[in-house]
Amino acid sequence: MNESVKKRILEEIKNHDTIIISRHKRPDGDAVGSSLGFAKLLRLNYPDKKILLDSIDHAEYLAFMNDETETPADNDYRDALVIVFDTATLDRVSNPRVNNGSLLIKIDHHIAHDDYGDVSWVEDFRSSTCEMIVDFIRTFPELTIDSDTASLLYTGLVTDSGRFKYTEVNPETMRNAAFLLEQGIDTERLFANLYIDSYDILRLKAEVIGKIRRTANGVAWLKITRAFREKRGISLEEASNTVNIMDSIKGSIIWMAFIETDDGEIRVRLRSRFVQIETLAAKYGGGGHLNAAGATVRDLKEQRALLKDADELVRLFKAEHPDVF
Ligand SMILES: [Mn+2]
Repeated sequence: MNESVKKRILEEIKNHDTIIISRHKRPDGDAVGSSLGFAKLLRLNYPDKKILLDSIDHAEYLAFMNDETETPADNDYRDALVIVFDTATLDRVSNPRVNNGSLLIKIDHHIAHDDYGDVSWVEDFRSSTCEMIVDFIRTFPELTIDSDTASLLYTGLVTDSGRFKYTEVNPETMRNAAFLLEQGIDTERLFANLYIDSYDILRLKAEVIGKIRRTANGVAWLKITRAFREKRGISLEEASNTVNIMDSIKGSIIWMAFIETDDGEIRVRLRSRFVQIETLAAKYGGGGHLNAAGATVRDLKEQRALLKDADELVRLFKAEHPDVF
C-alpha cells in the first residue's frame, strides 16, 4: 500500500547527507520509538550520513529507551531532510526549527485534518507510527534492522495499541510485530519497564479511583487539578495516564480525564469503545484516533459542555444497543 510515497521517501533519504528527525510534544512510546527507531535504522543502513534527532521534549517515564538529547546546530539544517513522526499537525511538533530544512516529510497514523510537509505519508488505519516504519522496512528488503531498533519500534506497537487490544490491530499488525520479534527482543524486560508500578504509584491510583464520577448515561470521568498534582508530585504525563484507570467499567463506553496544566488550561484525554470520539475531540480543539483522542477545554463551562456531548453520544448508542458492555 502507498508504494509510490514509500519509494519517494527512500529516494529522498538516499539523496540527503543530513537527515533530522522530529516528533510530537510530550512524546509517548510511539513518538520516541518511531523517531529514535528510525534514526537508528538510518545510521545502521547509511553509516556515512549525518542522522540527528531534534526534540525539545523528552519523556521521563520512557528513560529506559535512552532518548537522545543533543540539539543539532542551526547549520545542520542547511540542505537537510527533516522527517516528522507521529504528529498530526505542525503546531504539535516539538521542534521549532522543523521548517528549516530543504525538504519536510510527514509520517503519521493520526487522522489528518491539517496536513503538512512536502511529502506526506499518512495511514490512519495503522495502530502506531512504529508499525508504519516496520511496513517500510519490510517493503525494502535492502534495509537491515538490528534488535535495538526492533525493540524501540516494538515499544511503539505495544503502547499505542494498548498491548494489541485496540480496534486498529489487524492481522498485518501481528505480522509486523512478528517481524520485530524475529530480531530478538527482550519482551520481559520491556513490559517490566512499561507496566510495573511502584507501591507509591499504586497507592496513588487507589486515591485517583476515588475521584471517578459518571454522567447519567455512564460517561466515566475524573479530574486531576494542578493543586493535586503538586501535592502528590505527579507529572502531567502521569496525570494524563490516569485515563486508563477507567478503561474497563461496565457501561462506561466513553471515559475521559481532565488534567489541569500549570497555566490553568484543562487538557482532556478521551477514550471509548464501540462509539467514536474523534469528532467530539475535534469539536473541542483536538483530535487523534476514532477511539482515543485529546482535546482542550478552557473552563468549567466547557468541561461540562464536553461531558454533556459525550453523555448524549452514549445515550444514543445505548438506545440502539441495549446489550452494551
Ligand atoms: Mn502514535
